[in-house]
Amino acid sequence: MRLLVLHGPNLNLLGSREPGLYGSCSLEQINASLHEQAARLGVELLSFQSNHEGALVDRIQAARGDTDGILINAAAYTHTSIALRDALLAVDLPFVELHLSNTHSRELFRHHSYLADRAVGVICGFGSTSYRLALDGLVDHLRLSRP
Ligand code: CA2
Repeated sequence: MRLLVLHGPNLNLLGSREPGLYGSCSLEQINASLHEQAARLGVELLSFQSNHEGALVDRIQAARGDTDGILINAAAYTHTSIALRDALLAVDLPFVELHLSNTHSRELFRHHSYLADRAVGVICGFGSTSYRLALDGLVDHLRLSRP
């Protein structure tokens, strides 16, 4: 099983600013721990971060055919991007939306997601643990849906 984790804009800054909101782990640490978890689960994991909407769309399109599912923290694009929604629907891959912070306890504009209604599930508010929960959830979902 091959999975892809996508990180949206500004998440490359994790660990360096706003630790009260987003935690003190860097993106490299989050990726490293996710890759260890993936190895324990016996799945292959690829990761990609971009600050650019089109680059994320390109990466989603490239996943078609060789990827079984996607974990996505689309960051601010969650709340703005019809293009990311369309790309995820076009490749027709199961995906889990996740966030470090609880977007529902923050500003109103963060309460809406262009992705959530088509996601297998949504996880938010657990800091870097959100990534771990999302990976467990997606792998379980895929194993149960394709025995
Ligand atoms: O809580 C999350 O994971 C978010 O996806 C983070 C986004 C925000 O726009 C979403 O509403 C919720 C913001 C990512 C910004 O990342 C930073 C990391 C370190 C320092 C500054 C920003």
